Amino acid sequence: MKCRVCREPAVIDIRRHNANFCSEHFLRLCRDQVAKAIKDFDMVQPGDRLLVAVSGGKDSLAVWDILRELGYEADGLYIGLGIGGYSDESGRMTKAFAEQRGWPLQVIDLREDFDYDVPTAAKVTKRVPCSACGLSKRHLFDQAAVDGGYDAVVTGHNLDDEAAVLFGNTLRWQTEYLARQLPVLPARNGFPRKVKPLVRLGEREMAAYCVLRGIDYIVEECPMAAGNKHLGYKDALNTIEAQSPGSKQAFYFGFLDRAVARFADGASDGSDDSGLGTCRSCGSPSSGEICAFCVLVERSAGAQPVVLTVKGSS
Ligand code: Q46
Ligand code: ZN
Ligand code: ZN
Repeated sequence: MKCRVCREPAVIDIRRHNANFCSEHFLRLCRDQVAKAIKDFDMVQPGDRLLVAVSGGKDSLAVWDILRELGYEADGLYIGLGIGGYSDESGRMTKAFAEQRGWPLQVIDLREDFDYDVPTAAKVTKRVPCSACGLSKRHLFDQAAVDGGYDAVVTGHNLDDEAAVLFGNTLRWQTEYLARQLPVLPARNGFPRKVKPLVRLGEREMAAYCVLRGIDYIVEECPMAAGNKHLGYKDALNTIEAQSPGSKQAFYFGFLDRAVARFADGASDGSDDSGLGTCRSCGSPSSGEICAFCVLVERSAGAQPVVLTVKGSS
């Protein structure tokens, strides 16, 4: 197995590109793919300040590393979700990563700063954990970006993630979600721009990137994700990909090229928030007097904490 570029021994094969790469040329490929995604989708302008949502997993640490390698001004924000041992470990890894490099990392801890955690909020508000978690993360990342004067929030969603979300949305023809499934969402009505520069790279490539760059990341998955639909969609797509390499890329980028505009033009895309006011409690854009995040905090703060009994809770 030889590198496509230099013919030296290869360390990874990428079946959808029908090519093998040595370490140096694989790392370059990852940077090139991020640069291409940024350019193709006009994600970032020169001089933009970026806030990277870091979780301690391979994707978010890798995207932070790649953006810095490409010369962007990118700082990190980590949110301690209070999901037992999983959160302890991911927080430790994220802080170590930032410290070793001397990169600015802002840390918010739900328990310390807002007196709740994801498992407790889920129980109290009768939401599934990922819903309470997603609402908290979206709000806090948006607010930190606006308060810190950042131009965009960066997340580490990769091709496998986006193809799986698209698969789920397509299965149920959730047109309002399909309309918004672009790797860049412009700033609007007080919300910052959101960008996903890893959409041209897969999960396996991100793991390889971290190993080759010596990035220590949390391998364990969030224990709350076990059994969720998203993982099932990923498995299904992996089965298809194994038989027909390139299917995920064709599915996702074919959608962006040929279909997404139809959903945006036609049906309401669910993003009409032009009539938004501001939350009386936190000042964020909100359709109600109090935003959904503040309602969640109000109901969860101070409630008897839920003790996790699942793996990762120790
Ligand atoms: S961290 Fe939060 Fe994820 Fe865990 S509770 Fe669900 S949303 S699975 S990316
Ligand atoms: Zn090479
Ligand atoms: Zn609020």
